Amino acid sequence: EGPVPAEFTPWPPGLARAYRAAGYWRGEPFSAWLRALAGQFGSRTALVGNALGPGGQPGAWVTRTYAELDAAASGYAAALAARGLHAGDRVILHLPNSPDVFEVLLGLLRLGARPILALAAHRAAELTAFATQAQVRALITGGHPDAQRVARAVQAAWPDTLVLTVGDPEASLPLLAADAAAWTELPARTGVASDVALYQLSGGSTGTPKLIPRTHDDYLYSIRASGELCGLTPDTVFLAALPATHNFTLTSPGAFGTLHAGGTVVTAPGPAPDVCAALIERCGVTHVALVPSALLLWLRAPQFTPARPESTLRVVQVGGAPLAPDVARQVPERLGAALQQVFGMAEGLVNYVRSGSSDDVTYGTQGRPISPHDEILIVDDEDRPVPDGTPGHLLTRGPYTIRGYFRAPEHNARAFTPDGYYRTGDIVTRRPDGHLIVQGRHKDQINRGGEKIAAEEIEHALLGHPRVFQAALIGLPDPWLGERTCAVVQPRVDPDQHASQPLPDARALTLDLRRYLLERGFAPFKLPDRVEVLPTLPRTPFGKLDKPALRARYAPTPALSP
Ligand code: J2J
Repeated sequence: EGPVPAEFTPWPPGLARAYRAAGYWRGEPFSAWLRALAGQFGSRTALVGNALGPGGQPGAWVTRTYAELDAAASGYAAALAARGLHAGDRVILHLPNSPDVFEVLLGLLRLGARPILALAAHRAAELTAFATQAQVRALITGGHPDAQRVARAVQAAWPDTLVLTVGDPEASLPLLAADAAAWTELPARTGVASDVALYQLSGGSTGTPKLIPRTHDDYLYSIRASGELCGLTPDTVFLAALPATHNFTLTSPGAFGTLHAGGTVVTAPGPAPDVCAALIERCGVTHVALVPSALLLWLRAPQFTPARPESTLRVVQVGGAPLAPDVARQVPERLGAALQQVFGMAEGLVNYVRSGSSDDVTYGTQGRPISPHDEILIVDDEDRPVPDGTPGHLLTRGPYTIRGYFRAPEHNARAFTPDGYYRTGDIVTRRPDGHLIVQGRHKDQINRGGEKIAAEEIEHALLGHPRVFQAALIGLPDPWLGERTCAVVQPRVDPDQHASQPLPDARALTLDLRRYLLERGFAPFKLPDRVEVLPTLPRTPFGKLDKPALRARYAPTPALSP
């Protein structure tokens, strides 16, 4: 066994100095940030929504001031310390949208423990991969029976996992915020700003999901700068409708950007238009972040269309997946709010269309980077820069883009250039004014309504099924989701019989494979929407699966539109 691979790849010292000198990195950890916000906005409302209740059901409707949020974070830090957790411990956070998510997250950050920000949709397969890879000390989850089952499965695979349950005093190990006075903050207990604060999750393209180490310094810079360029103020009321800990919802500028401005974060259980319309009216929501597939539902919902002149909604941010310009243009009239396109990634780089941009920029581009220090390269297959307007691979580095994934040296060698640029896997063009337009994708990933699926992860899992000899997961165009998944399977032939054996029925195999993946503990959004069977899968001259040929074979023609 060699040395343990690096948990975190630092920026080169010269650049780190430059980022500090420019005021991007301030040496302030999240705990101090929250304390300062409580000092500045103490009695204003920070959080509103249904708390997490017993059994994982929605609990009481709660309102938390900044002072109360600060106290809750201390109370959770004390409770976590009392359970034996320390600064530096890695902990999976697996909670449905609720004010509790932010209280517990800020409690973990106050303790200096390092949360892994799982999605509520994740199941045992994903959480077990995080737990073993990161050797976690604990998993924080809700009381829903499914979540509890998932937690037991993670614990069985990684016995060091302490399962702590939020919102359910009857759980075997409930996590209840202690009295804030039980917490005494010492720098040694909360960590240093240049250290890792938390782990975001990569959309990924490989068999095992990758963890993204974000430091206090770099993450807080992206949050502050996002909030400022989006013009958030204490009057901002942000609706967290997408998964609360996703990088977009949390930081672009999202819930944390709203807190930084002294605004109010309202939590919704999900982006369903009826529930969100009621919350917008009840709480005076001004901003919301949506993926294009959710936007399509909003644009057709009777609750929103025609737009009500008295609505408080002012800005609808859309990102996470390609947005068609003709859909984009419908936002102002149908929703009575401005559209802001956001093109970001959990690894770092975030692009925004600035307010007041021309119509062709607003509806036809995905914006430009946050920072003057974001470096953008658009290159051909040999890493040579291409001219503006020519599609190429997007590479980037800067003050909040990671230099390496957690303990993944081989993958890092491919995912980053020797100069430290992150290979985003996106194909973009750049306009002479610097705005980027996403043209496509080079990575072997499927973007199913903003939810990212690494093809290899599912292909590997399918190989374990007795009827599967080879499998290819491809994305096919879908009018609502953008893409849906199709698993093309070369069946295993029983060696005792001859090749004339009939191919299995694709419809029966669909149910079978979906059930198989569900039992193996994969998030439901990763189950193939469709299964096709071929006697042999097409290969390129190099022997790689020929996915373009498979997509051409199964893609519907002509393209449908919703
Ligand atoms: C096309 N593709 C997009 C867009 C992301 C803000 C917003 C989104 C994310 C996110 C995020 C896109 N048009 N507007 O973290 O802070 C695709 C690209 C990109 C990948 C990143 C944020 N916006 N994408 O979606 O880590 O392929 O982050 O590389 O989940 O989503 O996915 P993720």
